[in-house]
Amino acid sequence: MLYKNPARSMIALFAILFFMTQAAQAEGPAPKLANVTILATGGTIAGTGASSTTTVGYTAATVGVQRLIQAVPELAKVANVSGEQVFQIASENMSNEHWLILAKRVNVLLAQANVDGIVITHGTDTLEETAYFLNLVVKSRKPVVLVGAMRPSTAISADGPINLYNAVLLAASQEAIGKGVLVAMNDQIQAAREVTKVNTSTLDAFRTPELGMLGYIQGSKAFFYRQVVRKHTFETEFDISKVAVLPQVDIVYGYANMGPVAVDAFMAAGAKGIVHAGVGDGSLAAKVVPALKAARAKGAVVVRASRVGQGILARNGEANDDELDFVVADTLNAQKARILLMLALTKTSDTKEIQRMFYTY
Ligand code: DAS
Repeated sequence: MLYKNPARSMIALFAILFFMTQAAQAEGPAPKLANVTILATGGTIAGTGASSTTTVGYTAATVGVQRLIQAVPELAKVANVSGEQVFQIASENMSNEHWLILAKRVNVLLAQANVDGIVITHGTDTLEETAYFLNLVVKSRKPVVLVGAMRPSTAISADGPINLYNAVLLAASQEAIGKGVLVAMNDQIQAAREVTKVNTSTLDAFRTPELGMLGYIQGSKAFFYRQVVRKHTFETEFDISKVAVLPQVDIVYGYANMGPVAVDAFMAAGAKGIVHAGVGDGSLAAKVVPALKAARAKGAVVVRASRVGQGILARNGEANDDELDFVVADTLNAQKARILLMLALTKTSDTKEIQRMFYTY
């Protein structure tokens, strides 16, 4: 037996250590983890409820970014994580000013060699809008991933921690590079351009109807099955680095019996663009057309969108866009058409150029 012969014991011990070292060297050094910065803006993911069963009627935007990170120690296994509290708001209060601050911070960070990806924690109410805005103004191929939660951090089976873990590993992944701004919710990877919130409260509220999500996050790995074909991020022509105020663009919602009041009110308030979220294929009620024509005559750009949510908004379909000199939203929903029109107006008021942009992004 080894213990009866100390010399042989030492030789055996050294042999074991030698082979363990060889094995470790054969595997090579542990892979370097990506550096991911988490920019926190508030929302339910940072929310707290009165009890563990409170899943509605809670307070959003109460938990700070460091506590969000501390609540998920597994983050350290997938990335080197740092955090910044950019805002602490419920996202129904997100504004153009917030977007400019956030986008400028994202571009400064992504220009740094020591930042490999960014995760933005955000309220779910306007998450799709912030995602699309960033999709049009981020000047980098590095991953930018937005994430929220449908249940507050204090709830039984809160979805925030796993959503945050998935978002960080996605932002740290090679697979996410060059894919545009992404949304990671409910184990799914969605594209900023098409994702939309379709349910007021369920965990699967974020969907990409008809065109479909990009992939899944499963077992701490990102799986992509398709990618977007429209331009985004590193291919964008929009530059907000010197933009202090975005042009005012408002949305008029279409419905039976609507009249011109909303259009007139927005124009009186100084709108530079009107998105008309019409019924069906963007149909214009006869009572509204004069107001839209007057808006155009005053220099406002009018975009025909639809309240429907899916499908192509056909140019010269339900209205003579050539004659009216209107733009059509293609497949963008009204809230995203507003964002693209705002950015388009920072570059031009030429409707042919703007229509090109709606067929490009
Ligand atoms: N009010 C919602 C928001 O901040 C809460 C949430 O769902 O995140 O968007």
